[in-house]
Amino acid sequence: MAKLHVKEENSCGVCFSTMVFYRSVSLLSKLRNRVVKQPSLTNSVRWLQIQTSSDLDLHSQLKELIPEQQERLKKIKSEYGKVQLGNITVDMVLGGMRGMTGLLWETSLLDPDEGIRFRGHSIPECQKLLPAAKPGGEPLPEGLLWLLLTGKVPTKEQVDALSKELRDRATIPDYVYKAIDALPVTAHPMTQFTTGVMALQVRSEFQKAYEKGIHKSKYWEPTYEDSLSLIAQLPAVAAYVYRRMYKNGESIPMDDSLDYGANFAHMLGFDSPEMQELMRLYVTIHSDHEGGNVSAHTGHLVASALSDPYLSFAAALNGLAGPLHGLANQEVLLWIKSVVDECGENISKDQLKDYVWKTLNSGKVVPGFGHGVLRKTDPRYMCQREFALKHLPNDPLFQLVSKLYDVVPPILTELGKVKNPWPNVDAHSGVLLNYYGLTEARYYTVLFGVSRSIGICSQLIWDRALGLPLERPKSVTMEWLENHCKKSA
Ligand code: NMX
Ligand code: MLT
Repeated sequence: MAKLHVKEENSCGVCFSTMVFYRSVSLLSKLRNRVVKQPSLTNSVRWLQIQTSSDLDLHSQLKELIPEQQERLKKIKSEYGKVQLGNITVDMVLGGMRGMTGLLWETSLLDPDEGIRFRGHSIPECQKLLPAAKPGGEPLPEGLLWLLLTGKVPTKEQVDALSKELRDRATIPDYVYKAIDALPVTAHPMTQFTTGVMALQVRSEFQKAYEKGIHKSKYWEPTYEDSLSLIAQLPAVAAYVYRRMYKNGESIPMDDSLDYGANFAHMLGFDSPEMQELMRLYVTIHSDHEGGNVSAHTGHLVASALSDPYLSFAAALNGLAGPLHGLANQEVLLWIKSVVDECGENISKDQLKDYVWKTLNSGKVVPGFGHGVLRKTDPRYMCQREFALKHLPNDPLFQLVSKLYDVVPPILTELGKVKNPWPNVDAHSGVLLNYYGLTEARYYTVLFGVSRSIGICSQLIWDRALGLPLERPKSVTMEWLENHCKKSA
């Protein structure tokens, strides 16, 4: 089997302090070169150069931001620590903690009606504000990573610098591929992918730094190193799984000229400009969905034990692999294909209604519809619909998805118990990928997983920077609930 061509790191691993040292030396030498090449520069221009250079470095930006955010949190604790955020009811305890505010998550916030805002920006706003690969194009996911981490919209130069940093970090040790190869090729892609992430953990800088006794005020630095490396490495690991399963193991190396989304598409084997744009949009919109969703919450919980980003993210992926969460994108396309197999592509709305009822009557959910928080159509669905209307308006499966938009909500409303009958992100993603040739539905959750690393890892860096504590809510038994409720009646 052909392997990805990778640049191997020093076999004993590069320790965190050495990396920081090299980063500083390389930054200094870059600055020195620029100043030496232009000896006539005035002091103020030199200073401007120094500022510009650190402006392009995400790590330096964060270092500046962290102290002020630490102060902010301290103030909230001391001034508002005893303010109530609502009452916890028995329904909430028995109902999967729905509606219970219980987590701090800085990178994004979900409004039930408007949908997700990344650091205050809606998806349409991000599509306008974030740098794109071409004028008017879809946002570059690196730009979103910058926004989530700093709260600031990056310039194109900052995004380009981050693209390069991610490419430089995308080295995969050979044993990662060997760990994946130890699994049957028929193992679910999410199992293979998570195995790869666990193998990447061997080089965790956080784990090494902790073993050496790092001071807690510095935790965020090796967390940053691990998080950026993990985000950088995931597309290559994910693509390896795809090529292993579906393309006879013929892997495709990274292209140093491409951005994160385009490179991912390239390593999977798709080089059309439309697929590159789709991948940029896909990764951006799947990146983060506040903190309470299963994958984000799991990652945050596991990281609260000071498990490193690799361990925490692998745990998050295992939650994402469930059919009520990220696996729903696989389920949607398989379900749509079962509709076509049984009724053909030109199915009428009445036939479609019957098929939806048949699914519900057999005790299954209609995948891609409903949500734990959202109460309107997911804006992530809407922007994918807009992409389809622009690029593939006549695709029969897109037209079927559009018919489902008309048919399913009234049926789910008629059921009486479904709180949100509208489509979510997963109702649409599969038909777009399928149109461009990525037809293997079982693989789709891996794409979601790569994307979700951007949100989970960004928050994880802030978890460590803000010194958030071990997460440990109180649980009770049914007997405790009965006694408590009788006493308070
Ligand atoms: N089809 C059939 N029944 C549904 C659906 C649906 N699409 N959505 C909710 N219900 C049922 C739900 O199973 C529950 O039934 P019961 O009381 O018999 O257990 C009842 O309606 C009330 O559920 P809700 O309070 O509306 O939804 P909840 O917050 O519990 O669950 C989901 C949210 C997303 C798990 C649920 O809507 C669902 O199962 N949807 C289909 C799977 C899916 O698309 N998941 C992807 C979510 C997005 N993501 O990427 O993670
Ligand atoms: C997500 O993107 O995580 C899903 O929409 C699920 C959620 O937010 O609960």
